[in-house]
Formats: sequence, structure tokens, C-alpha cells
Amino acid sequence: MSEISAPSPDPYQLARDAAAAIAEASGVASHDIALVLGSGWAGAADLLGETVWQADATTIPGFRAPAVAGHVGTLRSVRVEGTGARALVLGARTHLYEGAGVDPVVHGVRTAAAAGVRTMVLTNGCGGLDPEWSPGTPVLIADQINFTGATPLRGATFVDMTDVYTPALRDIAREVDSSLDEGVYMQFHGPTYETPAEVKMAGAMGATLVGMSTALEAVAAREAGMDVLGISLVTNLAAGISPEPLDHAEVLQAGRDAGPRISRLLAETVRRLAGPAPESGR
Ligand code: 8IG
Repeated sequence: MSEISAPSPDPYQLARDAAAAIAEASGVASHDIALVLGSGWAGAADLLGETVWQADATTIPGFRAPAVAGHVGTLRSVRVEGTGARALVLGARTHLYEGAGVDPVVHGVRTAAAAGVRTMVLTNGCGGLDPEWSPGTPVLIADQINFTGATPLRGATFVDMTDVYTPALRDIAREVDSSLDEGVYMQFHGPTYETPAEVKMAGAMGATLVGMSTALEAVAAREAGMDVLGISLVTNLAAGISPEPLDHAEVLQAGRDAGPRISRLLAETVRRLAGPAPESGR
């Protein structure tokens, strides 16, 4: 490396460094499943099982301090109850609107991949276009529209996106709650919520969920070959669908009110994804 140029940051190497730091600090050599907890989902990992390690995300290479109230910047390693599986819980999401580029946005997903994770569970809080979805309704993400103009991929990296959200994982979530609807998630850059005209546009394009996260992470997860389950918590009707203006405090409250239902949904779904208990303890 040249003495004068700054070290060129390789985000994949940074993710391997982060995975090594997590393995070292937690004593858990590899993880099987990872979860990103979005708005309203912070408490939802508490029922997963025993937390064997947790740390402020900023102690691990590449993780930035969270920019938003309601986003918890904690990383956890959880032994998934009733299974032999290890879950890496990423409470720290970096958003594109923070202005640091795409690499920090997908660092958690790349770190999970480097930690051995094969199944990525992405959760978020978002706006809903279907008036039947009252605030606090969880919706499975069936497909997405990346409306950010950004991508975590570099160069001619062609990734098949036909089934970006693995259908079999949605089937498992519906075994837990057969009433779950499906939606198409459209990621906007943010940090503005949409105008009513933008929500109309999103609907005309086929979206039923609008938010500021998840789609770029799903791209990175598919690049890494992981299966992806996406679950949105509709915390508000998208602008113009409801007559009320959007308020961040109301958004957080809808998340809190939905807590018990989505906690059980997430925990039971992850237990099923993680598979049955191994022959012997641990
Ligand atoms: I919570 O209505 C939440 N996040 N873009 N629009 C967008 N992001 C959101 C919304 C919403 N609600």
C-alpha cells in the first residue's frame, strides 16, 4: 500500500473484520440467522431466547451510532430457544438519508454474511397504502422497488432478484399467523415522508408499503446468497391515504402498541426458521 494514499476502504473486508470482532467478543464462532430490527421492532427480539452477548454496535468495526430515536444501537448474540441456532440481532440500522453512502447502510447485512448467516430477517416500520392496514399491522414483504437510485453492488455484478424475499420463508411466517397480508415495499431515499402525490405514484407503480430502508439491505443479502424474510410494521397510513398528517411520535406509539403481537410473531417465526432442537443441550 502506498504511504501517501489513504487506505482504500473495502466494505467486504470491513464486514469480515466486524464478524471476526463479534466472534471474538461473543465467543460465538458463527451465527445461523440474523435480524435487523426497524422502527417499532426494538423489543421484538426479547422473546427469541437467551442473550449470550451484547454490545454497543459502535464497538464493532464499521457500525455507526444510530441517528434516530427509537433505533437501538445494540448488537446481540441470542441462543434461539428450542433450537441449536444462534441469532445475530442487529439493533443498529444506518439509513441512506444519513448521507454516509450505501456501504454503511448494508454493513450489518454484510457482517451477518461474513459471520456465517444464511437467513436474513429484515424488519421495518413503514407507511401503508392499503386503508385496511391500521397502524400496528405487520405485513410480509413479497417484493420490492428500490427507488433510491443507489445500489450496494459494484460494477457489473448481476444479481437475480426474482425471489428477493424467499417465498418459503413467508410460508413459514404464515404458519405462525395465517392472517398476515403481503405487500410490495418501495424504498425512498428519505428523510422526508412522501407527499400525497408521491404516494399515488408509488401505488401506480405497484407499491403498497413505503419506507426508507430494507430494499438496499435485501439487495446486499441476495448478493451474499442469503435467504431473506422481510416484515414491515405498518405504523401509519401513507400520506394522503389518511387525512392525518404524519407525526414521528405517533409512529413510535403505534410501534409500541403493536409490540406484544409482533414480538410473538417474530420469535415464533425465527424458531421455525432455525429448525428443531439438536439432540443434546447447548
Ligand atoms: I415508521 O410513511 C415510517 N417510515 N418513507 N413513509 C416512509 N417511511 C416511513 C413511513 C412512511 N413511516
